[in-house]
Parts: sequence; structure tokens; C-alpha cells
Amino acid sequence: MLTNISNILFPIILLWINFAFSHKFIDEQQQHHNQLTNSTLYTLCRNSDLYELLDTIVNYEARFNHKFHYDWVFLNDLPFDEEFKLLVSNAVSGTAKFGLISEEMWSIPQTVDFKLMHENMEKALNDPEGVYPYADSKSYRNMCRFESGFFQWHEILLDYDYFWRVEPGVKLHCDINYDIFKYLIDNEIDYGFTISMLEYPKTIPSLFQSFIQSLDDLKMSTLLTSTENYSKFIFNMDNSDYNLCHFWTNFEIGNLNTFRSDEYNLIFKELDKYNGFYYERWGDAPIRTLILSTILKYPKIQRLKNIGYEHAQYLQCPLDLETRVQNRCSCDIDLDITYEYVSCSWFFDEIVEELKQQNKLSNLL
Ligand SMILES: Nc1nc2c(ncn2[C@@H]2O[C@H](COP(=O)(O)OP(=O)(O)O)[C@@H](O)[C@H]2O)c(=O)[nH]1
Ligand SMILES: *[C@@H]1O[C@H](CO)[C@@H](O)[C@H](O)[C@H]1NC(C)=O
Ligand SMILES: CC(=O)N[C@H]1CO[C@H](CO)[C@@H](O)[C@@H]1O
Ligand SMILES: [Mg+2]
Repeated sequence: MLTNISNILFPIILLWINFAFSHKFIDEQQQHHNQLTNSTLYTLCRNSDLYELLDTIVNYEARFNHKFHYDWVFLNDLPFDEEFKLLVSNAVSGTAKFGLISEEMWSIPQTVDFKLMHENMEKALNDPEGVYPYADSKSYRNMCRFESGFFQWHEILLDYDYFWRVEPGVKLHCDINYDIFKYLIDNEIDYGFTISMLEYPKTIPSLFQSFIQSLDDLKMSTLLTSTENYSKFIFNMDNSDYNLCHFWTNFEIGNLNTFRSDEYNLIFKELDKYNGFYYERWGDAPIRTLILSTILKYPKIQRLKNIGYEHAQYLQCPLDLETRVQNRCSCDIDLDITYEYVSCSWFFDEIVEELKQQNKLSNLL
């Protein structure tokens, strides 16, 4: 009799426990989900990037996303193949989304004179002083233009407020134990970077003049001499020229609405008219840096010093020992680029210190 009853009761109890706990589990998951910000990781890549990309995804998941399960958007100018989608979706703990880039966003504009473009590519290839990377690549040029002025309008990214750009092959060297998107929102940061450096001057001979002219044509020139914005980070007052500093955009985290703002897009569209992405080889990094440094007010741009990050050949490694212990960093501070000659990060810190003092002063007055 006793065995009979337990035979009936036991499965019922099991069922009940299962039900009660699954409920709790779902609740917790939902609660966790509700706390997520409206953000996504974002990677532009090709099918051929698959294995480098998987390494990077596994690393970003282990260092950050396994705790949060943020979505990850992958964009390509050609369709992703099925094996790519299967392996990538499986590696991402959030939802992986795959998008195609339209020809309108990824092609050489009609206004580009092909003969002139090819002549300039030839010149760059035959430069006796050496050839800069991607000197004759059209796809690289399309990529730089897309990342400068179109990615933020791609239909999949329109669904988000914040993005974190990741490239195949990059590596995080420290844990990020907190929700970095929430950190941006709570601190009203619109753009976060890690590494910054000097651009190859030969890729942008006419960029700065075009930028000045664009601001002038848009009646926005005051932005350049503003003492509230980050214009000092890019503008060399001594010779009234661009100092070549730029945020390295293979790591960037920021507010998509800034990139969708009127100010950003007016300036981008004006600059784009010069076709310097094609006649020269304007990178998305200097373009972004020029625009963001002039339209954003202190303290909306931040260098994220506590993030260990590497994109060959450069590394940012947190110098502070306690940070490296707490976040299980795997990088060597002797290889940190911050204070090297090619880096602009120490300079950025100086500018920020000035802006901070100035702000304190104006708050007192
Ligand atoms: N879909 C696609 N992605 C590209 C193409 N060229 C570059 N990318 C991506 O754009 C980013 C920058 O390219 P990368 O080769 O790393 O340039 P580098 O870091 O400046 O040397 C990476 O995420 C690449 O995967 C292309 O032709 N098609
Ligand atoms: C997320 O951001 C996008 C773009 O700003 C917006 O259209 C969308 O409604 C937001 N979604 C949520 C859930 O807030
Ligand atoms: C976007 C923004 O805040 N731009 C400011 C940059 O500085 C100028 C001059 O101080 C301001 O007028 C802009 O509003
Ligand atoms: Mg790269």
C-alpha cells in the first residue's frame, strides 16, 4: 500500500518541484533580460573571417557576454553562408543576427571619376617612400565609407541604441564583470575607445581641408575652436592643421543615436561629397574622430583605461596592478601602447584633464 502511494506521489512531487523551479528559473531569466540595455555587439566581416571571428567570439563571451547574453549583429556585403551562421550562432550566448548590406550603402558613388581614382591608386602603389596598407583596395574603401556613414542606418542596427564594434581576430585581455553598456548610459558617455594613434598622412592629404570647408559651408565652424568640445584632441593650433590623432575604431562602443544625429550626418554627407574615400584612402577612424571630437561635449568621450584590448599590432593593458588582478588580465604592461610615440591616448588624457579643470572653474563661477 505504502509503495503504491509513493509510486503515485513521487512523480507528482517531481512534477511539482519541476514546475515550481522552472517557474522561478524563467522569472530570473526574464528579470535578468529586462535589465539588459538596448544594445548589441556588432561585427562587419566576410565568410572567410570565420575562424578568426570564432576565436574572438569565444573570447568576448568568456570575458564579458556569458553574463549578459547581449545580441550580436553580423553584417556583410555578400550573403553569409549556412555553415558560418550555424557556427557563429552557436558561439554567441545572445541572439546572433545576420544582415546583408545593400549596394546603396556599399558601392563606389556615381560621382567618383574612376580614371582619377585609378591614377591615384597607381601613384600610391609606386610611392618611392613606401606604400600604405590597402593602397589599391576598392573593398577596403567601401568598408571605410560604410563604417563612417552608413552602418548606423542598417535596418538591423536601427533596432538598437548602443553598439560595441568587434573585429575578427581581436582579443580582450581582462574580464569585464559589469554591464559596460549600462556604464555608458549611467555616465552619459556617447563614445568609448581604448587605443588611439596617429594616421598615415598619405591616406588623407586633403581630409582636414575638406573638413574645415565642410564646417564652413554648414556654418558650423565655431565647433572647431570650441573650448567645450574635444577639438583640441585633433586640432593643432600652432599650424592650424590636423595632428593625425584618431580613435582606433576596431574597438569602439557608443551611442548609435549620436551617429544618427543631424550634426553627425550633415558633416558626414558634406565630407562624402569630396570622394576622398576613393581618390585618397580616408579611413573611418579619422572621419569619426574629426566629427565626434567636434560635436561631442566633455565628458561624452571616454578612454576606457581598464579594458585590456589587443588588435594586432597594438595592445592596451591596464597599468594598475589591482585592476589586472581583479579582472584576471593576461596582458603584459611592457607592451602597452598608451605612452608610445604613435599613441594619442596620453594626449587625450591631458586634454581631458584640462577640460575637467575648466569645467570645475566654470561651475564655480
Ligand atoms: N563584409 C566585408 N567586411 C570587410 C571587408 N573588408 C574589411 N571588412 C571588415 O572590416 C573590418 C576592418 O577590416 P580589416 O581588414 O580588419 O582592416 P584593418 O583593421 O584596418 O587592417 C573587419 O571587421 C573586417 O572583417 C569586405 O570587403 N567585406
Ligand atoms: C531600442 O532602440 C531603438 C533605436 O533607438 C528604438 O527604435 C527601439 O524602440 C528601442 N527598443 C527598446 C525596447 O527600447
Ligand atoms: C554638440 C555640441 O555640444 N556642440 C558644441 C560644441 O561647442 C560649441 C561652441 O562652444 C557649441 O556651440 C556646440 O553646441
Ligand atoms: Mg582589423
